[in-house]
Amino acid sequence: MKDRINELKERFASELSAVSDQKSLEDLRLAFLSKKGKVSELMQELAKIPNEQKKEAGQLINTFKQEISARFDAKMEEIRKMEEERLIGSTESYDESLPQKIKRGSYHPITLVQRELEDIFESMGFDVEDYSEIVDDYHCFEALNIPPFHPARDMQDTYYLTTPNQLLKSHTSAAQNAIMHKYGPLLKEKGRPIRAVFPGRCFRNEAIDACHENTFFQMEGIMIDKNISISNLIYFMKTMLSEVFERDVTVRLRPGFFPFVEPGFELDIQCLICGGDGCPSCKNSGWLELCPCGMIHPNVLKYGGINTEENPYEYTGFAFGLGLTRLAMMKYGVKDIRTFNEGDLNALSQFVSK
Ligand code: FA5
Repeated sequence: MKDRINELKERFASELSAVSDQKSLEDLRLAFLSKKGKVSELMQELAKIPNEQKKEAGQLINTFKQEISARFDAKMEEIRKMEEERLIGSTESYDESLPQKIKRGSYHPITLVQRELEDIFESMGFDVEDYSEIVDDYHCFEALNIPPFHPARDMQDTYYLTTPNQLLKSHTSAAQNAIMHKYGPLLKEKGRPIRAVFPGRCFRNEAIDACHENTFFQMEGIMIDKNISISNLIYFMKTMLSEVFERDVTVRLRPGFFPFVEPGFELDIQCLICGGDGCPSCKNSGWLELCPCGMIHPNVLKYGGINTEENPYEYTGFAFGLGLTRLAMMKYGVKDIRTFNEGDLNALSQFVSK
């Protein structure tokens, strides 16, 4: 057996030294280590030798098997490195003047607008927060002063999951309660006002048209401190819009009802597609509902742990829910909101940030 193994060792060594690619290395591996390979043959021969020689012969076969396995691994690594170097070496002959074959990707227009807004709000001291897309009924409605079976629920027909009490968030306001609990302690202990924006994807069971989608983006913002009033709200809205559009835009504020603000407003922007004359993008009204807002309802501040029952007006705050997708439509002159979700790269890759 010893002679047989030595003979195989020599044969293996000479064949291995001739190997220079992965394919021939694999062939050699099969010849020695597969079920029908040389090592298996040795094991079969082991059965035929006298019992008193079996132990030593078995050990020899095992050592041989381990040795060749280790040498295979080493050779495999050597070949891998050689091929890598060959590939890197070949880049020397790469012709930089050849036309570019790979088209570079671009950011989605909503991402561009979202990042721009985040920068604007960060420069005004706001924190940018993230929130999940699947939420529970409490955060989406009850914590916002919309109890079960309240008719205000009809304003947002959302998608309920089969998991009880879980739904796709129908508005970014669903994060208000969590943000208040997160930053409330800092407000109370350190007097640091709560200033946060939280963009996110929203879902509603909508009849889709040029300005309504079932999946769209909003950016919510809240500011809470002592003595916050509507004038703070108007200041931040105006600053944000003039930064985003870099030109004068006509806005109007009208009363709006949302159970989680009191008073509540609708901030509309004059349609920048038709200049106010009326078109499908603004449902022929000349105005586009862009950013509902208002002073946060005392109940919502209470559920968020900001005010107490005894002192319900210690802190006040405003909230807004900006329609990010509609803002992107106005900023880039996109006439139909469906363009954003259709995945048409020709349409989507032409937008650039300022
Ligand atoms: C809300 O979602 C409130 N949560 C906003 C709010 C926040 C009010 C804080 C007060 C205080 P509304 O359903 O109107 O409100 O939606 C807000 C904005 O999201 C709309 O003005 C619009 O710009 C955008 N939006 C709503 N539904 C759609 C839709 N189906 N497709 C595209 N954009 C939409």
